[in-house]
Amino acid sequence: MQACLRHGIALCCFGFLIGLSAPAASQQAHPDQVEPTGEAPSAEGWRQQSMVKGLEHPWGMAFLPNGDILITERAGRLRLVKNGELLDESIEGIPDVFASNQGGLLDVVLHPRFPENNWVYFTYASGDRHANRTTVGRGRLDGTALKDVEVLFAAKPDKSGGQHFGSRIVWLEDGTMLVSIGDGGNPPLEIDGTLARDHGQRLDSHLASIVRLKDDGSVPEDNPFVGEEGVQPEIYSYGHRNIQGMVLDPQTGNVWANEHGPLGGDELNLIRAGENYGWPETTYGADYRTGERFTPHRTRQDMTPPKAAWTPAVAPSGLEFYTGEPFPEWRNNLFSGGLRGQEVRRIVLEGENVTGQETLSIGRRVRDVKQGPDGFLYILTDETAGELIRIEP
Ligand SMILES: [Ca+2]
Repeated sequence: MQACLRHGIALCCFGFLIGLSAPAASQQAHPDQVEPTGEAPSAEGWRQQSMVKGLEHPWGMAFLPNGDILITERAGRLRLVKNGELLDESIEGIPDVFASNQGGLLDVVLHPRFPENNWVYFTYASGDRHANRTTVGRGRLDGTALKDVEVLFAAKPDKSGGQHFGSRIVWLEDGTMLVSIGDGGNPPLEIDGTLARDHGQRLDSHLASIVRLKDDGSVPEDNPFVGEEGVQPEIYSYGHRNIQGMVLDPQTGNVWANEHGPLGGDELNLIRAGENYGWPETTYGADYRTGERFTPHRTRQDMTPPKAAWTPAVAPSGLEFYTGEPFPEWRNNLFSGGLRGQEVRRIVLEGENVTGQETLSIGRRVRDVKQGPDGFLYILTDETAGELIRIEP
């Protein structure tokens, strides 16, 4: 009030009006806003066992029906672990990849009917440093080669540099697949004169989204934005900065995804068709370069909030939903790898909410987490001499 008297009635009234005008509903915090968590207590009752050494920056893995394992290396090689031994020769037939920084050969998954058709799906960065994009391909596995290799999808528009390709593939129960696409890169990276990150709220761009495709790469007619003008019809959800882990809960059909925040503010999200997950209008993190917040909103009422936020960042990687026998107490929990955190985060769920977290400290950058056919958890370490490690009781 004293300030009002000093600055005169006009300014005071102005301030009064500002104070009274309620923020638009869309600008209010979401009622389900969570508080960020940092470190979590240690998980007990497990040990790590090295299974395969000599993998150069492995990124993704897929278990074949016979127990052999396909593992991608970011430089562009698809490796085969046969009867527990890593073969020297890599699988033939992978297209040329743009292997630079975060780009290269990324995820690998089998078609849900792999025993009938032998299709192996993979994601990679294609192009060069001036123009590149997240790409989905497939080929039929025949011995140690991929045959009938074809490109099914390439994210639009092209971007430059080697950041933020997203790139996990998840099959839904209806036989379609979700693929995560990153926002293209940190500021000052621009695409057509605007910051790449601003593609988070643009539906004419695949960047910063999850796309849903049929197994031949075509667009399912029941995708949420099909038929809308100026929209990429593959988009399933949007406002994602860079999803590096995504998994289906086979019991509920829920899809969970983790996401890199900018500086702090990594997220765990429950993915639903058509929803807007906020980036870059909402974030728990700060600008990667300046360390300052560039939006006042952690959440907004009109955007879907995360189920967990991690500050300091763990830099999440692969995500798995555990259903195995060896760890009965871990069943129906999520396991999220951490690059910066050098850990696997156990995430306890109750319904659609996170009710607890524990840390399996690995001491090395963790790139992927998968449950093997034997019910153990397997992880890949992101190193020049990376390893496949089994988590055992
Ligand atoms: Ca978000």
